Amino acid sequence: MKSILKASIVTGLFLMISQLSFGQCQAAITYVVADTTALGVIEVIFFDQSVVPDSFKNWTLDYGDGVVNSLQEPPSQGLQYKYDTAGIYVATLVIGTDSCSDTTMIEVNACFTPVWPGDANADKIANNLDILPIGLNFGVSTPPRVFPSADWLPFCALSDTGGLNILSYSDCDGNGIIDSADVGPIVGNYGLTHKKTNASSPCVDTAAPELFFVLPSTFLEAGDIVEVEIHLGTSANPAVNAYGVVFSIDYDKNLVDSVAGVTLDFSNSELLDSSSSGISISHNFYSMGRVEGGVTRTDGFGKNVSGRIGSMLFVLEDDLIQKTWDMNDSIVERTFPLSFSDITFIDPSGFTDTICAKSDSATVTFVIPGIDPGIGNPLVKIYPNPTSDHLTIQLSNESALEELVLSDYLGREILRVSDPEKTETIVVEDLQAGSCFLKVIGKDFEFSEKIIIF
Ligand SMILES: [Ca+2]
Ligand SMILES: [Ca+2]
Repeated sequence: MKSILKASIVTGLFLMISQLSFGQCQAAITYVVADTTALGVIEVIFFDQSVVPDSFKNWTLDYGDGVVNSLQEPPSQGLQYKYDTAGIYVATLVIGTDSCSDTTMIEVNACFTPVWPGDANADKIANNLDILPIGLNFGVSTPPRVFPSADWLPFCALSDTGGLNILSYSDCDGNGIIDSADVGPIVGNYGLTHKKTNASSPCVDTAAPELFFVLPSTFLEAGDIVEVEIHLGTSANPAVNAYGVVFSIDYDKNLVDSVAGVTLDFSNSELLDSSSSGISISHNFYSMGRVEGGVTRTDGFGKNVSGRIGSMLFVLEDDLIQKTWDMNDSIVERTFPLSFSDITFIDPSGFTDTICAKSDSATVTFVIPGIDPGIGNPLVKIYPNPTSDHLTIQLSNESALEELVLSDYLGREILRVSDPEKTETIVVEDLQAGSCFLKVIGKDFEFSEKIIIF
């Protein structure tokens, strides 16, 4: 039943509607290959699309392998058939009514291992691992699929007559060329069959190059916009002949702002050359406290790497203290742990290599608002928040404001005011709606506040 439901969706895409004059028959048929790889059978489901002026008298389908199925009328739920061997068959449909008859032929591409767009390594999951075969086969041509679709459904690849054709899987969008566009179906279908494994990848081979975090500081504060660099290799122990690396990072979601989320940014990656952009991917599973991603070269050449290959960008939560924490404390500290899991590191031949992954953590300080402003948090009022038109920043002690900087959640500066008045108003009505962050820099203090613009 599951197969038929999927098949119906596909058939809908290819349905052709014909205008026929009275008394004419038009035979038409489509098919899909069912996802029966695990069962080791090649099951094809045929759907009649014929148009007839009166009722069927005969409907005969020759499957092209010597077997013929004669029915009085087409089956409404599709006709399932199992081919004994993979191959390309020419099926023939003959229809007839009292007033007319017609014949049509269709090429049936029956294969064991259909392509699921976005699952470039054919493991039934679209995720970060799937950029690696695209990187390895980048720029290579492969026969385009009959139905170049990015829907999460099994499609038989033209060149696949039984064996695994890795090139057809890498051509996620089915247009016949393996390139950056094939990352799109991975992103679109990401995690549809995702299961959290949380398989940590401890460092078992201490001689292997390290994958590790570089934190901006071991002490962070609530509301901080944080960029944690992800490094591969060191000058003493570089990652030799590196081509692609994908991984997951597990984090404590309770300490991360849900609106800003978590993003892996691979721009200016040490794994890539400035002349070669490569391909990368990032997908956040906030509810599970997990972000998955990776980056790969696409030119066929490896690189010795010792430096930053990417960054993890997020904002530390700043308003959860009152939910569960001890209100008698004016300052609360929490440990923010980070760890890698599900790492795959490949060379230009696609062989996997060992990496020594290191966990890390920072201490995050939360200052309970309204109880003890502390040294770093003078009496600054910011209102109204949320706002749609303006924002007033009012300093009510003897200190002075030096600079106000408004940034988006990726830390990109939106607006800056130098030497503001003790009471300064910023016009925000032309800014994009959403959350952003106001950094207030004073003579002897500095802090950030989340601002919501609507
Ligand atoms: Ca996959
Ligand atoms: Ca393609």
